[in-house]
Amino acid sequence: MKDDIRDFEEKGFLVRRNLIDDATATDLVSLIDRSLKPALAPVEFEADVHYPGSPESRTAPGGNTPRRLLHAYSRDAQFQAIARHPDIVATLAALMQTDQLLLSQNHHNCVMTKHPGFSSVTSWHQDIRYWRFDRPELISVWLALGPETIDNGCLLVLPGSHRWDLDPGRLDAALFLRTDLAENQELIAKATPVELQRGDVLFFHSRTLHAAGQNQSDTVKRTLVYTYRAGDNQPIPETRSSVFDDILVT
Ligand SMILES: O=C(O)CCC(=O)C(=O)O
Repeated sequence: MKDDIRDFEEKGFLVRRNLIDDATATDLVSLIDRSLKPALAPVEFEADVHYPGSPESRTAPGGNTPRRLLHAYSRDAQFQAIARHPDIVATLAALMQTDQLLLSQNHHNCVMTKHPGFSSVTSWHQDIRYWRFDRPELISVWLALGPETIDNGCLLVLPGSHRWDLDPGRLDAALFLRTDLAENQELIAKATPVELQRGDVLFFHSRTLHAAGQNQSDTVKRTLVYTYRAGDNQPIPETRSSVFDDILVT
C-alpha cells in the first residue's frame, strides 16, 4: 500500500486491478441493463450534457440516450455493497489518511454509460471546479464493468495535474482547459489513457485533469462512479456540494 500511496500522491490517480470479482461485476451489468430499458429515473441523457458531439435536444436523434443513471447508491443494495466494498474503503482510507470516510450523494454517484452511435466527448477538466468543500481533496472511484479502451472512450488523465495551479486564463467559461492555447496543447500531448478491464478500479483525485472520447465500439460501456471525502473535509453549506447528506461509510 505504501507504494500505492506514493504513486497516487505523485500522479493523482491509481489503478487497482481486478478488485471486484467477475461474478459481482456480471451481476452489476445485468442490474444496470435492467435499469436502462426503460431508463429508470433519475437519468441524465446525452442531450443534457451539451458536450461536443451531444445531440441538440432530447427529441433529436440519439437525444434520449442515457449518459448517467444518477443516484446510484440509493438505487440498489448491490450498488451500496460496492460503495462499501472493503478493498475500496481500505484503499480510500489509506490514500486520504483518514478513518472517517463519507460518500457524496451530490457529485459522482452514478452509473456512467457510453453507448455506441450516440456518445459525446468530455473535454479536459478537474471535477473540483464546481464542487465546494473545505479542501479540494476528494477522491473518485471508477469501477470498470467491461473493457475500457481508447476505442470506447476510456478516461484520459494528465499525471501530476492534481498539483498544478493553472492561471484562470488557461480555462474557458465552463472551466474546461482551453485547447486553443499552445501551453495547454503541450500538456494535453502528455495525456495518459487509463485502460481498464472488468473489475479494475481507478481512484483519482478531484483536481486531476481528465477527459474522455466517444465510444467508437459496438458495445455499451458501463462504469460505476462514486466520490468520497474525509470526515474533516466538510461541504460548504448552501452549495451544490451540500444538497443531500453525505453517507458515512467508515
Ligand atoms: O466521458 C467520460 O467518461 C468522463 C466523464 C467525466 O469526466 C466526468 O463526468 O467528470
